[in-house]
Amino acid sequence: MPDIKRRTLLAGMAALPAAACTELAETGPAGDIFDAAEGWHRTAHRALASRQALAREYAPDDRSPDVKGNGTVRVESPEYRAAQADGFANWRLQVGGLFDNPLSLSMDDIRALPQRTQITRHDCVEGWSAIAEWTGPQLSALLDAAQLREEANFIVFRCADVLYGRDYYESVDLVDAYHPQTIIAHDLNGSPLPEKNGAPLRMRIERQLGYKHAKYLTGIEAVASFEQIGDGKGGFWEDIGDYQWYAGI
Ligand SMILES: Nc1nc2c(c(=O)[nH]1)N[C@H]1C(S)=C(S)[C@@H](COP(=O)(O)O)O[C@H]1N2
Ligand SMILES: [Mo]
Repeated sequence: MPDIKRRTLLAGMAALPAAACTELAETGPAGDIFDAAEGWHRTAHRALASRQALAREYAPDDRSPDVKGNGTVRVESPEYRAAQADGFANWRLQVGGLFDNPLSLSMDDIRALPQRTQITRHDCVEGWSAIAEWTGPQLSALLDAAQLREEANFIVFRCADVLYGRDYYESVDLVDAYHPQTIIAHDLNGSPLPEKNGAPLRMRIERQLGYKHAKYLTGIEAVASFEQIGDGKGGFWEDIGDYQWYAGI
């Protein structure tokens, strides 16, 4: 994460900026306030550290026989059907919004980036789990290559499918966006993603529940706020009113 963004995040989480604390401590009998502010900073650091912790990774033998498809399992749009028939040779991932260097990436571009493979457990809010191996570039590599701007606070994931008449989409903050296990997966258990699991690209956001892991990914958009997107709650299920925006596990 860019240093300045990390500082902003910490300052936002703590009650008083560090400079203010120092000033108080120097100018009077403000020891108590200084101690309290120090405590705030420690709490903020601890909260951030726990969000940055890795999700458990498993051994190949722990993998489930299958990862069931949930939500959309077949994308009906003619554009998707044609792309699928074509082996996704012309699929593009648009990286736009608050970037200095917006990108449009082919599947080959995505496979040419440094790759991460991880065996993790998917937990769906509906009460089922599956352990599987996922491979793809870290989202952080794309955010750096596209030069995320300072004003960006959230990353929105755009998808090719329509569920209950609405475009599926999701969003995360920059802590999850830069998490080392947040990857744009193209392979599941060593083979290209099946359609039911989000072909050709789907997010893995390992510290959050299944509905945050956007499938059929067409775009990655950096925004300051998601108020103007969809119904403004940051995701498909959030807009419908079923689930919370933050689904940390
Ligand atoms: N585009 C899109 N992404 C989606 C969904 C969906 O319907 N459409 N369903 C979500 C839910 S609720 C879960 S549990 C997982 C399911 O992933 P899977 O189909 O690979 O099991 O994808 C999530 N991402
Ligand atoms: Mo889910």
